[in-house]
Amino acid sequence: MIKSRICEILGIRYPIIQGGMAWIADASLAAAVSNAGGLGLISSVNAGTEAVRDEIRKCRQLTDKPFGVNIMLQAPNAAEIAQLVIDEGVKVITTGAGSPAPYMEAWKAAGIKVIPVIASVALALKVQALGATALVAEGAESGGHVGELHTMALLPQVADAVDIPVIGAGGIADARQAAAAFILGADAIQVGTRFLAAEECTVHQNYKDRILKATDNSTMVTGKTLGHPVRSLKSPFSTTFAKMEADPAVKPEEILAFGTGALRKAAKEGDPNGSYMAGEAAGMVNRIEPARAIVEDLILGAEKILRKAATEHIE
Ligand code: TUI
Repeated sequence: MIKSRICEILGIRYPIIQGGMAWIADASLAAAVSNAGGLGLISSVNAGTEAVRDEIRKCRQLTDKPFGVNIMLQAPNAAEIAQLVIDEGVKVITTGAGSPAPYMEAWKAAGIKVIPVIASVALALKVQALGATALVAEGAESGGHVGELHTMALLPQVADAVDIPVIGAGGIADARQAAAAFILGADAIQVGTRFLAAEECTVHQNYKDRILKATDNSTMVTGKTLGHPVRSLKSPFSTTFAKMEADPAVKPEEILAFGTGALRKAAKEGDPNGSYMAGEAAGMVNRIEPARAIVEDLILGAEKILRKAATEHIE
């Protein structure tokens, strides 16, 4: 078994957490991942704060294992969600797309384990100083909001810089990439895109179909000019967005308005003009299967690879 302090800290069997995918990660997926021995996460980006409360309560019905909530810090209801997790007795949270500093004290006082998602060494050091339990170092291969550095360079630099456990993320969709993350210094992995193809993932079937059809160069990053780079599948939406960004006659407000609600449209309605956020490894996701099969393939597969590596590459 892969040894990891994260398993003891979080009370989970396997060192894998599920990405808190906005509009996608609900009680169904989170409970399935937790029941499989990983840490499932519910996204705070849903149809409002009360909908998130419902998902937390539903998840408790579906699993007796630990699960968490991902808080998207740039969302307009971030402060409400920050209080909701305290009120609902959530034990672990991950945060994304910003600094968790304003809420850290309250979460720590409530005994919540806080695991910020970061994309640079500077922010890793900052969240460690703020008292983070662990962190997710997310490389720019990942889907959705991305930083500058990619996993291969980010992960070892973050692992060297901090003492708290590091969860590697960005571009991990198979057992080889999982094994590589452990070699690069990760104590655990976070996986998003591959869980889009979980049977228990309730995202619209069109979204799943697009992931299954994706190839190596199916994703692109838009939003850099707006200071909010996002990786998604190439689509009429993302190419139009990129054209608007390149056109000096189009104002940033118009581009922002064009993007508003696009992820929800893709995830909930399968709208061809929606934003299909996905990581670079989408091209490796080729079948729908239970979350348990994904968890076991990644972790037990990584274990096999790590054992074999010691004999295969060295005479
Ligand atoms: O947050 C993510 N990925 C996301 S959030 C999201 S929701 C969305 N919806 C509609 C349009 C756009 C996005 C989809 N995907 N990943 C975690 C992550 N956080 N990656 C990078 C960061 C990050 C970046 C800057 C964390 C902190 C940070 O701090 C800047 C600061 O405030 O110092």
